[in-house]
Amino acid sequence: MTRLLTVAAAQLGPIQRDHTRAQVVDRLIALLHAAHRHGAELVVYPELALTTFFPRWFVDDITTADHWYETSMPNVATQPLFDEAKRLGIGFCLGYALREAAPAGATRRWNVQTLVERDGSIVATYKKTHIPGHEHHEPDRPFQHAERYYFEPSPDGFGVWRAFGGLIGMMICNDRRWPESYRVMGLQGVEMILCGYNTPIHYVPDPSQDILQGFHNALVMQSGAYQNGTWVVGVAKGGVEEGVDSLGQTMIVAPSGQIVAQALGSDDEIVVARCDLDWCSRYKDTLFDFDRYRRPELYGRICSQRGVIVAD
Ligand code: CDV
Repeated sequence: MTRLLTVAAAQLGPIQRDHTRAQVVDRLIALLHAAHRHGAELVVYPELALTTFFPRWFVDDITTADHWYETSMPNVATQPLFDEAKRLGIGFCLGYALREAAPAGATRRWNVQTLVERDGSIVATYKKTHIPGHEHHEPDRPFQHAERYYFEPSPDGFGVWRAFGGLIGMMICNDRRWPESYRVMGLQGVEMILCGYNTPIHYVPDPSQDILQGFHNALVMQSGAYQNGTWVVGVAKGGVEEGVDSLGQTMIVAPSGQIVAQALGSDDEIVVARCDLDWCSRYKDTLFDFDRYRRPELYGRICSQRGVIVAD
């Protein structure tokens, strides 16, 4: 029997600084209803889907940014989304900032995605592994990308969970640019990877990349899908948010590497595809039969070495 999973990638347009959680959750629920009309069983929202992309501003006292983080999930603001999704029998994946109390009065801050099953149960919360940007204030930039100030990198790595009748993995934004992200999940048999993102079109360290943002976005997700025989659902928060234009181009990519559905604009929009999870085995059992063809005994550097070492 074929395992079909109808997925909606729920792209968001901008969330401005003064938009409330209640306003945003109303938008998430409107997208949920649109997805339901298309028969979706799983709705995937972007990275930091409850707030504006606040790492674009630096604050000297990080506790003054505490209001951007959730301290529990679900919570009062998001409970209506959880309730409505459960009522409709739809699961979802939601990106947000999480703040946790740690021993000795410490605080831990994470960029996360929570995956929720169709019955409302939480499958897992994934913490972002690759944290891009900078740790300190860089006043010469037109806008900050201080994710490395606001978030710790995950200590957990990439998991894969049995959910939605298949093997589901998660990654967040910058993770999608790294082949290791896909491969670690590929080695656990992943059949669908869910990835929210916020990608400013202007890349401050090298503006020559600006015009290539859409190309690079597709390039990494299409190659990651193909090389691991998995579906990839990439979901943007796009449009002009607090003056910063961000990439849309939400897409659903098949295990063949082909884009099967893509957003047309950069505002709130759903992109739906009926995904055959069994299609993955066409690639996993042939060209990318890892057990038969991989040479891990020759790949040691990937795990033992971080930066480049050039021979003398
Ligand atoms: N939110 C992100 O992780 N954004 C990065 C930008 C900074 C390059 C990305 O990889 O899209």
